[in-house]
Amino acid sequence: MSEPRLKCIICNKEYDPEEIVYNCKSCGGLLEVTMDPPDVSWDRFANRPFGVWRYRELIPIKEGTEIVSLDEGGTPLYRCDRLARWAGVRRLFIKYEGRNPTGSFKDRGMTVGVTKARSLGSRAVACASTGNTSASLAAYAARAGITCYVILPSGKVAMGKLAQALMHGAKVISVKGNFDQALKLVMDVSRSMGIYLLNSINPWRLEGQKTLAFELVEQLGHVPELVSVPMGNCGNISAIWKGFKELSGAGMISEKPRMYGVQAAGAAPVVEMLRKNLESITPIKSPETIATAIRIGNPVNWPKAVEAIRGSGGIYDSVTDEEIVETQKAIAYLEGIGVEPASAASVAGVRKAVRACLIHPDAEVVCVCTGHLLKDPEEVITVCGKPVEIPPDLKAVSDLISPEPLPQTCFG
Ligand code: AN7
Repeated sequence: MSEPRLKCIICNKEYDPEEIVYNCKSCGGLLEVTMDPPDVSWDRFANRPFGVWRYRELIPIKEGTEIVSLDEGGTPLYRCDRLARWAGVRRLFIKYEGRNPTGSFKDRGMTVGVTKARSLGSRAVACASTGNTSASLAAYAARAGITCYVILPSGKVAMGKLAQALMHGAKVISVKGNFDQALKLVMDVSRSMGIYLLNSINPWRLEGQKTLAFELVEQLGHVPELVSVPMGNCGNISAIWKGFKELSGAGMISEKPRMYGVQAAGAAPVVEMLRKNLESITPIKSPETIATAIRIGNPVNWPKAVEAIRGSGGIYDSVTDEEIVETQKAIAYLEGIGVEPASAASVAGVRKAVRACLIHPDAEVVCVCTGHLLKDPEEVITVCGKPVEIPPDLKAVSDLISPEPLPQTCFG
């Protein structure tokens, strides 16, 4: 493996990969990890377990480093024919990230991020989170034996995610503010107190998340035409696109997919920017959506996401809460796949884009469903209602099961 470098995406200034730095010190730009295209081919991976570390040569962590892992990645790619008909496309696949150790794609990033934290000698890690990042970081920090601090927007984190952060022993701090304010706080406090920051501004995390692209190519046997990804802080779409670019750079694929970035209508600064063809986002002060995971008004990784969308000849759109919930239900009852609301945005976006003639009905698309249904049980009760309650007698239950009396023959 060639020596990885940390490089500013704006002014190209380079930093030592062992330095703890999150933004370019000259221009403030985002950093990314780069290395020369490694000399590998797909056969090299063939006999290894399916998951993030299968692609060891493509992950810029020094050989010999002790890896912090919970067997992340290697998630199923489900072909969804009924959902494809519902959305109006020929072929639709769901890359089901809910099958990760803590139930979201964040684990792909945390295995690399926490491995890096430990190799740098960090004793404590921190993040701000809409929920999944904190759940994942708490678990990986526990696995590594490192102290974990998480700052959450009060009252806006789904119960399953909060439960995970608490049980894995993170110090959980709830701020009376939104995610963007929590992120600003954690960035300031990490700098001043020397705690290693593991939000997706940390480029090492994206090095784990990019493996989703590698898995997709192996699972499909080819490069998909379009990959639809929900966007919050915009790390994941950037990471997946980086994965495809690196495969292409290493000569391992001959074409790249179009990337489709989908935001929730009440939290769509990137989509607004692209619609107006502007050069930067206007942050949304009070973002609002039922998909609390992507309730983010000032996404730090927006320049990388814009590059993913523009650079891939991709598309972008926002979807309403109503569309998100309708789609979440469709995924659940047409395919048996349980996803949280933010995840459903990727599929909702595909249906909308087919109707708007932005995706051809003959296309083959992959939707990244980022988190598990059980992350947000309260949302489920809100949108599905509570179950009917009855006294414990046969008449009450049979009245509900069949409004007509059952014919005697049913019982022989
Ligand atoms: C299920 O946990 O930002 O665009 O703090 O949990 O990479 O931010 C979560 C984001 C999509 C958006 N789907 O990904 C956090 C957090 C789910 C998520 C996203 C998130 P990014």
